[in-house]
Amino acid sequence: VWKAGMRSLDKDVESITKSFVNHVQTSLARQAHNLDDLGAYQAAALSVRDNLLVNWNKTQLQYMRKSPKRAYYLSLEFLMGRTLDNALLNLGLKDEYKDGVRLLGFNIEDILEQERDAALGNGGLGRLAACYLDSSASQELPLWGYGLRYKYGIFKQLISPEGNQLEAPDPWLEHQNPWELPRLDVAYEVRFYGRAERLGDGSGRALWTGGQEVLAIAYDVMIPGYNTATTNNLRLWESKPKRGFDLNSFNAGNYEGALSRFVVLFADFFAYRTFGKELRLKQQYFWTAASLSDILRRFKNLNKPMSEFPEFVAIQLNDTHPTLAIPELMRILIDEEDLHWDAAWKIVTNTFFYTNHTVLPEALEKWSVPLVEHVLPRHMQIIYDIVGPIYFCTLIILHLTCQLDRTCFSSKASVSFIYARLCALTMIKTVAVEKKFPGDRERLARMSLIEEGQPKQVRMAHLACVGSRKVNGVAELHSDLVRTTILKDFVEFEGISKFGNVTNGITPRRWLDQCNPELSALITKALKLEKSVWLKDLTKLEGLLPFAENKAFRKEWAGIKQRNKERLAHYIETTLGLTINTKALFDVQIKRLHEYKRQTLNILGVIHRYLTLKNMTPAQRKKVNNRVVFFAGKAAPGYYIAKLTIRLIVNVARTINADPDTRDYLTLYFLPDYSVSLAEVLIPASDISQHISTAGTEASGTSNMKFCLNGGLLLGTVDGANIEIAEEVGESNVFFFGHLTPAVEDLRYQHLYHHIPIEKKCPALAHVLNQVSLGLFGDNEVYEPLLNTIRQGDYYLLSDDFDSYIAALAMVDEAYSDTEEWIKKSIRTTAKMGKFSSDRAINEYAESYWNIEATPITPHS
Ligand code: 26Q
Repeated sequence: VWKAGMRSLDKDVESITKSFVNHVQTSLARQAHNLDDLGAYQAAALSVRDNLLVNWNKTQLQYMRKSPKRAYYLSLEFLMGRTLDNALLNLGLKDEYKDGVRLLGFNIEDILEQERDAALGNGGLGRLAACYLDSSASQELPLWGYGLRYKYGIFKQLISPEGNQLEAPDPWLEHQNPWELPRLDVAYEVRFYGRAERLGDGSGRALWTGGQEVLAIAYDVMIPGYNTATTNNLRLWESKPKRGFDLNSFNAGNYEGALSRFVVLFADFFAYRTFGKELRLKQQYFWTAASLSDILRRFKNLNKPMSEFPEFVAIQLNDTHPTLAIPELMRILIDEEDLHWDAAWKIVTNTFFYTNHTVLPEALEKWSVPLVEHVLPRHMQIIYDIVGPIYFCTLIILHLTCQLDRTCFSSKASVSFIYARLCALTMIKTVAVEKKFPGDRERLARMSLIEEGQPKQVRMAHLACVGSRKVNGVAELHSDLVRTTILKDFVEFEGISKFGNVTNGITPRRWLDQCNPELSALITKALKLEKSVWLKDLTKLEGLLPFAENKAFRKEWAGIKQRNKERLAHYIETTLGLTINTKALFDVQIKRLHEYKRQTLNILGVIHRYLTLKNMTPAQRKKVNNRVVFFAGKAAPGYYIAKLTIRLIVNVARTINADPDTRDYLTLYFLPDYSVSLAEVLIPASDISQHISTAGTEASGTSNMKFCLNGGLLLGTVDGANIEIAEEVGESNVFFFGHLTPAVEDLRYQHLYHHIPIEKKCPALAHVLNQVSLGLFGDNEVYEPLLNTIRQGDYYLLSDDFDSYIAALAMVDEAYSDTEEWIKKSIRTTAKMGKFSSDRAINEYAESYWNIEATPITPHS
């Protein structure tokens, strides 16, 4: 009876329309005559969700039966974007749904447009997590994601008439969300504050009591693989007060008291600023503790000894944000499971893997010791127990006992516990720091998990590093920098083999097939392969290389780029009411606003081009390539200089777009509220995209890969994944400029100690800065703080790279003038992008890091 009642996949138009109508009637309680596009979207989504559930159930059952080793991807951000189109393509049902909804009087594209982006993150790191989920399911790997079910996504960006960024909340769950399954029965208690008291028996165990408890409730999001039944899971936690809402406090006006039982969940810096650091720390602990409880419960169902935990579980830390999972697992194993410290540490250090996403010192996460002590007293003890022996070694061996900082060791019990561990055999390795580098006190201070200062701070990257089995960066250059700068001492101490590289990747399903269907179809036709073959083995794109020599093919290729430009122009016309010149070169820079990404270099380059055009005669201008420059990106709400850059871009756009002398040759747009969905329209339309960070600052970049995959050429610095893209496509197909990483430190030194006035060093740039200062774009004096970052200090080296940047732009112009050669470059670029599939990246993690294997869904599961 069960079997007969099981739902199966809808495969044909008839069952699809049936399921759609059924949802309109029963789930939405609506009827054909009052169904708008939004209602049709909801019905379609619910019907697709039913199909996903069939596969999701099969997958989870298979994982339960076969008990393979599983990997868990802990990320504070998942920038999923829209789901419906992606789900239809991955299920292979897009055409059927298109026909089905047409029969019912709807257009699939209009329906898809109804969906709001799930924007649970800031930028690259969050989108990477989403690509990895898609790849894990597509590669049939047993992987779950764990994150937070934020009530508010990243803020909506508005631009005021003056050109200022304004932030509005994004209550993305306003309408019901068909893509999540509330699991009200999956709930865990999470404690904050209270007291932690060591048992004083030398075991290192402690009792953590009191404080406040909240509940974590699970919401599951299904992650369908492409062309496979495997459907993985993304589990998001929502917080709930444990004993109901405190109405008394609330009515008495004590809102904070009433709310303190929630961990209110926001995805962005905005909330972080408003509600303070404590909220962010609580969010991080809430999520890691709930995830670990869940992972442990699943492991316990296997009835294996705890020591085998790392044989069944690998946990990937997406940056340091989930690092509290390390002391949390120690706490559970020692205090709750009664394990000896060394046994627990062995389990922990074989379970976790840490990916670093930045080497910029100011971006490395640190938490104030008093704050951690207050919110998570037991975890602070454990962190000290991890560092303790290193301190002890220093003190004993250097005979500096007098400098023993009592505040490090909260009690006598703690001191004797650490001493006992020091004497244990397993500590020989720690003592080895001192043996290996005798008397090197500075090294010990550098390596400590605690940074001295007011207040002391926990260095999360150090904690993540010592607590993990392996550490990796996200592109070759970046991983080298991790090994030679921020974690250098750890490499020398633990050996280089712990420190690897996994170059980032992107899913070709969303970032080619979905966002550029015409190009995808042309590629399928040219390669004479099933789409599902090359989309799962992207190196097959190399088969396009000979087509670069085929004139008819080039025409088709260029025609698609042109139509993608028109699609973008249409989108801008309908949303912003602006008319775009689609006959021009489309030049795009879209990413978070940050000084190191140097949007300022780009806008100053635009001004330079404008001033040059102004100085030309009309006849001279006619010879210049037409160019349309697009910017998009959000600035952190408190990042003054980044916001000023947006204001400059908007006001330069206003001036030059209105100038009759130049507007046929150069126009500029700042597109507000950058999102995954906007990227899907912009990327396929680009001829050239800019990735121009100061060398050594952009860990990888991932949009560079997306543009190139869509046949856009790259203008960039020798940084991050740009380098590996150039290695693949050949330097003749990219436009590189600027100083290299090894020069950066020297140049900065010169700025500080051998300052050369900008007029002398880079007259072209000085002229541009002066024009802005003189008010050419209005706003007298408003931009001075931004311009002064370049005139004084110039930490990101704009004055060093400006001339070669302008030269590179001129090379772009020259290359673009030779249309046929340009199209060849475009085809060759796409052809050589196979390496950058996130399938390749996820398989590297699976094989070289997590040791997990593909677990296909067998027919009888
Ligand atoms: C840290 C502490 C306190 C508050 C917030 C944060 C925080 C939040 C988000 C720190 C970093 C992030 C996001 C970082 C990020 O997106 N990094 C990008 O990761 C991409 C994927 O690896 C790379 O391609 C980019 O180069 C890198 O900048």
